[in-house]
Amino acid sequence: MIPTITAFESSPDRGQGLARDMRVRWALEEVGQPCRVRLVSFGAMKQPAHLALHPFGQIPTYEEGELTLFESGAIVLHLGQHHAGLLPDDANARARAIMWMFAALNTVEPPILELQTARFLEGDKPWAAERLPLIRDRIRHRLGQLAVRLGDADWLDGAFSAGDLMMVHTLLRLKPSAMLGEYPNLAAYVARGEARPAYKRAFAAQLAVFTGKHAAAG
Ligand SMILES: N[C@@H](CCC(=O)N[C@@H](CS)C(=O)NCC(=O)O)C(=O)O
Repeated sequence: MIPTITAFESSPDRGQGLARDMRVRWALEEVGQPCRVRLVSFGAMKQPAHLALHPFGQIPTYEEGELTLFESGAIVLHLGQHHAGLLPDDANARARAIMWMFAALNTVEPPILELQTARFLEGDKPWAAERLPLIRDRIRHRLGQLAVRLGDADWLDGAFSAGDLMMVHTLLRLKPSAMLGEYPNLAAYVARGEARPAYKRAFAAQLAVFTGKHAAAG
């Protein structure tokens, strides 16, 4: 059964790979599973039809037969559990890969999101200039810790896994800032993720939405 995912009809980054459907697209490409993509507008995301799929009115969602999922982490985990290529077979290695997925979403992503909120939604507040350096310090703290753990390894725990997929995509949001460059091994790690053929195919598919080459969901 070919699953259907949802993605932005019009994304703030114009298809530069930052919207979270990219994680799902990338995971699907890694496991060689085709999908249909239904594009939704910001307005439609808040309407009952989409809210029935996603209670928070966001993308991505994932529909496969009777199953509907939201939350990019849950969707990637589901794909990893049902297809080879994203989670190791060894039980302990699999548990650690899932741990890194949570670390990406729960420990590394929050301060990065805080920075975006502070810059784009609160940038005009009188306290914004004082707050930004505090958030940047929190991000640097996490990046420093992650850089130490990664060391000169290619991936976080042996072979590439869903843990790396989530971590690379989380770090990608820092690419426009100079911060990632302060940690050369993390910058190289992100570049390794972007160099994967599956990532490139997913990126091209997301970008195609903005170049008019997207094939509509059937
Ligand atoms: N924790 C959720 C976050 C989903 C999320 O924030 N989606 C964004 C796009 S990347 C969205 O739909 N934003 C529009 C909105 O919140 O109105 C996940 O990982 O799937």
